[in-house]
Amino acid sequence: MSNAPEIRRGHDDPGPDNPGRRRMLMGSAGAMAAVSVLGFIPLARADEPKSLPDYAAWKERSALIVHSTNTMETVRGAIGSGVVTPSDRLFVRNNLPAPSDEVTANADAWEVRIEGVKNPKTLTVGELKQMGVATVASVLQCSGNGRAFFPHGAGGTQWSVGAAGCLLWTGVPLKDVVEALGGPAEGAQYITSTGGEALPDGLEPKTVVVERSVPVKALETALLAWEMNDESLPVTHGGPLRMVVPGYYGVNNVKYVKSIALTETQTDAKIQASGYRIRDVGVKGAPDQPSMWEMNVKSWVTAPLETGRKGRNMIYGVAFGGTVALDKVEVSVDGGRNWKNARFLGPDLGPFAWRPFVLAADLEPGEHRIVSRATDAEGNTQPEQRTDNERGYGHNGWKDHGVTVAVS
Ligand SMILES: Nc1nc2c(c(=O)[nH]1)N[C@H]1C(S)=C(S)[C@@H](COP(=O)(O)O)O[C@H]1N2
Ligand SMILES: [Mo]
Repeated sequence: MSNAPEIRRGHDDPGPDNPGRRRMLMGSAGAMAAVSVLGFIPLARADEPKSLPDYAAWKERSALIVHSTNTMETVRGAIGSGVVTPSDRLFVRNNLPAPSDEVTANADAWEVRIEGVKNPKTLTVGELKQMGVATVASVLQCSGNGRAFFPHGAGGTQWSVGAAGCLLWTGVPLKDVVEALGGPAEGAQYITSTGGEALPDGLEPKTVVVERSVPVKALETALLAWEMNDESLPVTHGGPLRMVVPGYYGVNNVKYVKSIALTETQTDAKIQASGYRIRDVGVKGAPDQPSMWEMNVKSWVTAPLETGRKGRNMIYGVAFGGTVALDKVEVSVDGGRNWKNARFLGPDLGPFAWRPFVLAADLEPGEHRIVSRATDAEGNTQPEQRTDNERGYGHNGWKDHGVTVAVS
């Protein structure tokens, strides 16, 4: 791999801050059967190509790196230069096994409980569809996208750049639902969403439930989505109903959402209280550390990745500003000594979307380190270096995200 400093091969991500034991509990039925029949845990060779798990079998295999049953990453070259990521190339990340796709067979019957409003109510997706509709383009990106570039060996899935995509989400604005139910209850500070997976037996529910709180200001943009890219939301990506918080890291976009509450405090679920918190290497997660909410400004090159040709080359990539619109993207073909402004490609789908970019560059024979650096409309620019942190979150340093291209 010439295009990255060093990509460590992935062990499965056992989830936020947790022991490997959960991995066994979550193991696929097949693996568990092998354990009981053979009496030992079969060890997969690290370089063995894994097939797509059943719930993601509809995906484009060649566009994905299968890290584990619960984690699949888009191949860098398959990210391309489109304004929207095709659904069959989008990364997948589950902390728990996904529900059966029976839940999407009768999607309109799915129920979501709304609390922390004047008139709490349980609503079906069918009812939500009568309450309002909007479409937003938003980047979905895992907090650990770029983790493979951290030299301290941050635990978790070794994502490079492909735990991200830009999608069209269609659903009802959460604000419309809250208003229809009389508005927020007094003192609401957070929106707390709970995922609808069955929880494994024998574990304290708070240690495993996917339940996330975001600041209540997200009510202005949050959507309860039943479609992605103009199709019914597949269970793989959270169907029948998903919380979409535009510009916020993936984990806040709770899949198969079964309850939403406007709350005075953040949930004490582990995934919120100590998981997804930024802290120094070696430090344990705690509620007073920054939570993975708004995404930072980021970009990366998607082509060329290994070889270029002598003379004119079109350099492509994608860039986004999280909750802030983009201002510009610069590209350097000499490792960051000289920069040129790239051109945005295609329509601007709004502040939460990514923007593909292109720069035409003439390359001489030899090795070229190609890097990109985005700046948002508030003047935030990608830093050169990553900020090391225990879990390898939020990496937007431009240096590590570059590619080395050989021209002959
Ligand atoms: N219910 C539920 N929602 C969830 C998760 C999960 O495991 N369960 N994983 C979160 C994380 S960490 C990420 S990065 C995104 C991944 O979304 P995707 O699988 O649609 O790509 O979903 C988030 N929402
Ligand atoms: Mo994530």
